[in-house]
Amino acid sequence: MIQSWRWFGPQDPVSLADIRQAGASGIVTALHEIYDGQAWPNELVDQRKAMIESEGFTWTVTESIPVPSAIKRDGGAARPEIDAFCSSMRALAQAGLKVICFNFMPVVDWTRTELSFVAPNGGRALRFDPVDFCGYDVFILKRTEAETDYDVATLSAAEERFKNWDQAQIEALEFNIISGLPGAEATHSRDGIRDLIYSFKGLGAEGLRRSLTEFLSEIIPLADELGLRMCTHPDDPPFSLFGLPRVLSTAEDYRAAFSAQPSLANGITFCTGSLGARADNDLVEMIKEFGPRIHFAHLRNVTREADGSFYEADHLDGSTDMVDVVRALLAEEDRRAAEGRPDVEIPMRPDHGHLLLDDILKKTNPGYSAIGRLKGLAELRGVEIALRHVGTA
Ligand code: DNO
Repeated sequence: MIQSWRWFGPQDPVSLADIRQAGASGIVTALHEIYDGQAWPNELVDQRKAMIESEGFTWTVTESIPVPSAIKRDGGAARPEIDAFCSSMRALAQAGLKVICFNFMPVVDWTRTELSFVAPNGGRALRFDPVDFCGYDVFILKRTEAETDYDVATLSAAEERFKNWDQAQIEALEFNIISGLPGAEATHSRDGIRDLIYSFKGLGAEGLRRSLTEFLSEIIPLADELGLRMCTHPDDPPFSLFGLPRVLSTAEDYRAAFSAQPSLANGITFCTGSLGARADNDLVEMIKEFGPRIHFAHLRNVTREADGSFYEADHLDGSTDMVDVVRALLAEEDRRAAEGRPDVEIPMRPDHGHLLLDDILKKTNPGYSAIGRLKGLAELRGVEIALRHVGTA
């Protein structure tokens, strides 16, 4: 695998020099400063690439080109937004980049309710608690008919919990949910997010799937023409939030997306942390089934809890057997090598990491501090090297 690292650009408190010490050779980044759906100009892409290469790295994956809400709502009718997305694809292709990640989650990208959960090792982890989320949606955001989207147990647990919450706790929860975690396209206000959610009213899973299919029918033929590999990121978490549909959460969802555009340019960002938050996703089976379409891997673990909560675990701990996952990915690489495919090595990155040691005192991007990811990458690298020694069969 190509050991890569997410870098948020020149503003990232973790510098390219730091990343070199972590031992990564690939950089995963985007023009994060242009997140509003405008086309990325060639010159800016070229400049960013030169900056990365001047430090001895390769820009392995673009994560992500943002997909504006209009495309998720209106599909092929969102003409200016699709044209801008296609222009950004062209800008990346002319610079020689090959792999582009994007997501199709309406309104919110990845979402957590807690950013400083004390993990068993004493480090700080990100966590999602459905009761907190429900409480925010029903009692703070006061989304119309929100209560109909939750089961009775979750709703009454939220009611009970929120009785004792003070203003500071509510503000912290709201900040975590709607301000946009690193890499998310938007920061919302309470009124702004409510209006945006309402703008999706009536779309439903079928409507969102139709939008995705129409969007894929625009970008996958173009990717084939430009020699690009597109890879949709799974929903994180892989279930509905705010009553909105999510259509890239399960193997069945991905089958539908792939059968709509069978070209291998229509691929997946295999995010073990997102997919692994659902017990019914069998990750190793998914790697076997979708292997040729895995253009990028996010390796991360979650511990699933009985009430539907999950927190981000150590990379080799948690509910997913990471050694089995890495073994399956290496087997896919062997299969590609035997087939003579040029893209044998799958770019991977240690996805997120705990906040550890003196990083706790620093200003960091939640999930993207240096030391936790350095540890994650070191552990994953160890697994890969060991498996290559003993064989992947
Ligand atoms: C979170 C990331 C996501 C991801 C996007 C892809 O840590 O995995 O922000 O980059 O969903 O478009």
